Amino acid sequence: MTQPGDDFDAHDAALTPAPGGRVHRQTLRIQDVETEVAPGVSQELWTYNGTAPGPVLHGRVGDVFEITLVNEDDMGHSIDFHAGVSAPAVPMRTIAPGQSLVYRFRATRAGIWMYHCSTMPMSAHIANGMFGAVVIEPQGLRRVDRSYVLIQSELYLGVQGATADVTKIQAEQPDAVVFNGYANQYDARPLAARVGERVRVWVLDAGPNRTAAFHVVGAQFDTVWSEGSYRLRPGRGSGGSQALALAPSQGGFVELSFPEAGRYPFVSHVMVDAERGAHGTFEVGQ
Ligand SMILES: [Cu+2]
Repeated sequence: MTQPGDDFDAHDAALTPAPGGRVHRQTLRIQDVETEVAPGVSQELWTYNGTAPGPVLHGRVGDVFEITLVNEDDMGHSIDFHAGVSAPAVPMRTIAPGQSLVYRFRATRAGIWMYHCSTMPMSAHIANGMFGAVVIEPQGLRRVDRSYVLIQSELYLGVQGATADVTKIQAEQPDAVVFNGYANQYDARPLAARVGERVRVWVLDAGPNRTAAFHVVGAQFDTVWSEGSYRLRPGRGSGGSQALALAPSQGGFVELSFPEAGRYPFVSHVMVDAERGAHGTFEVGQ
């Protein structure tokens, strides 16, 4: 709950544009990395490419993803992409230290899809950092001024510098609930926006166990897209939305514009979670 130091770099929440081309080739290296997850708190995370969440993969409906998974850790791991469909036994198999596999899927449906390690116990592998998102844009998605990605997850702290505490995971007692892997990081390094801009926020609940209720204090959503379809769009009635509710592994996006300059907190409106790290700020300028 303390402030990070001046040298703290927040996890970049901006969604970078989808790369050109319809085939996306990427190597994901499973690496064991000691990582600060809150000011002064370090954990030995299991990661895809060194960070938790792992890299955001971004494409369009119909794109092919060819992922090379390399296990550089000293125990077995795997990957499960919700963005594709296939019999899981082969592509999602656990690979031993030093091994690799190629996992190819075509993203035929839009969404912000979770990926995660599916090696047992999955709760521990996800809680210890092995998750990320694949953003597949719906066709006709309109241009916005800014796009952010926030992935909510839980931390069940082991002792300093060690892996997650499995007893806490099984008891469903997280020490922190966080956006993009670090408690309250966007209070220390707010996300930028300007008055009147259209801002899209993609949200994924990586869990492993808790639901999310994404809310922006002082603002309303005029667009909500969740789990495959629009729930709300401007100009179709006078409805508005106050929170995007997501069960573990579900995702969607909201759009909003800020009415005046100021600081607008964003939270999971599961209040105990907002109070243990699922909290950030939009800094809105003129
Ligand atoms: Cu794993």
